[in-house]
Amino acid sequence: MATIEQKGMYAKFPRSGKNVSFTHYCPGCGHGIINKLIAEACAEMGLQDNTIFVDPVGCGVFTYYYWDASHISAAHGRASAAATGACRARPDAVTIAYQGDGDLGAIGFNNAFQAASRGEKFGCIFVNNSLYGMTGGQMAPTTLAGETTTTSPFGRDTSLTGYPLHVCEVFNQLKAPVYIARVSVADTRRIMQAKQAIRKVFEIQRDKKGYALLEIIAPCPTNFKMDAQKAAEFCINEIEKEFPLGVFRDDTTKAPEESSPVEPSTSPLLAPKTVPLFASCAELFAEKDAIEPAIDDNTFAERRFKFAGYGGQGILSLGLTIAEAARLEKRHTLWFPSYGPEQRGGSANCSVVVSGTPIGSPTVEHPDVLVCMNQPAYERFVGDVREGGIVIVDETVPVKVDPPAGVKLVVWPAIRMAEEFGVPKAANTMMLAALKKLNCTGLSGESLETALVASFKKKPALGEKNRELLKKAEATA
Ligand SMILES: Cc1ncc(C[n+]2csc(CCOP(=O)(O)OP(=O)(O)O)c2C)c(N)n1
Ligand code: SF4
Repeated sequence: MATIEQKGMYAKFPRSGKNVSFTHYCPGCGHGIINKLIAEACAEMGLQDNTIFVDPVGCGVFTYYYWDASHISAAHGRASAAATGACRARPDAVTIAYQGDGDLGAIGFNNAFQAASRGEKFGCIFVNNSLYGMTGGQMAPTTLAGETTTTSPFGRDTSLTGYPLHVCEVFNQLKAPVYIARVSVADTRRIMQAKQAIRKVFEIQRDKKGYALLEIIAPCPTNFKMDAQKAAEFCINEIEKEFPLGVFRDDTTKAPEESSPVEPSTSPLLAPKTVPLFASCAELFAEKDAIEPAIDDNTFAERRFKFAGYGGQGILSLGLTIAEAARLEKRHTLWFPSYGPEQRGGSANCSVVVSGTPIGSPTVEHPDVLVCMNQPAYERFVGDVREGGIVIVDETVPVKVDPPAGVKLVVWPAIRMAEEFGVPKAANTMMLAALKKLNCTGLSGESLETALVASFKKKPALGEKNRELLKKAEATA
């Protein structure tokens, strides 16, 4: 049998343990056509090795089995948020979010709209089939007035559920997007136009021009309860009447300042910024705090830390101190806090990553170093510590669970020492002493001390006091 060339797609799709060469889409489904157009555009433009697709939850969920490129699978409605992260972390790559009309128009509307408003540099391909396909054909924000769905069995009643949401028209109120268009895949001519528009979205991302939204009207024969031909006709005769096709905006030929018409202001609050409008995070922070960028150093192995205890025990500032010490040594570092709703006394933890090379994710699932100030924290995280890692636990914590094999356990009298030294609040500094003495941060003692003092920037006397306590704890324990 002759094989059909599948540009940009894997040759086989290993779904459900089977190695098949057909997709999971129903016959006549618009997603199938769109998936092929996207794969072709990506391959023809030579972008496969530099493209990050952000996949939705919806019928488009399995695109990671089909498109031969990098993928992030986002939670339902969060593809634009995940794409924001991807395009900021990898400004050199082409980022494309793929979303359905339930995904983008309902649960995910705000994060998609805000990403567009910020002019994030990704392309959003938005498949509008007028309902929730994957979950059985429920009403979506895009459902037509009078359209029958499983949750509008007598037709959408606009007096109860409002009117169809016009995503392109709403996004067209924003300043930042550079391209907004609506196409359809309901017949061959439309498919050819859709392909051109998809290429345009890729071009915009390749050339770093800004945010692009492409809505694609697509048939869902299964939930329209029609054959493929009738479903395509329904798109042309009904959906496109409500959602006219066309280019709403194309600022791609204009210079960036023309497409973002911000009038200069004399107000000090609105003083012209020296950073470009869409500067990367790193540039913005560097500008704000004059922070020197980290230096890449492949010889410094990444270390992942978790600090956990109750709110008020200084857990978050202990993590910040490590991150600050890393910054002083020009290491890449991320600090990621997590705490319960209580202001004080609830559980609190933070993750810190210190690395010689850029860090992909701030979350720490398997720490090399775990510091626990209470029993719940110990019991929750001890099993996650990586082999060869270390757990430092306050001596007040009953150690009822052993750490995993190959993990060193150090019981440290942080709370007792802080009390004995007359500064009970300094238990976190006592823990810093343990980290310093055990030499498990990969950072110099000098940086740790400087970072500790810096953490009391607003109360310099306390900074020096804590430096003294740090030294005393090292000498005592
Ligand atoms: C947080 C969350 N809420 C709800 C769901 C259930 N859910 C899965 S897909 C979906 C809607 C899919 O519709 P759409 O985004 O229009 O994509 P389609 O399947 O039509 O392509 C919903 C509500 C979920 N998976 N996660
Ligand atoms: S249910 Fe609809 S959207 Fe989902 S695969 Fe089938 S035809 Fe496509």
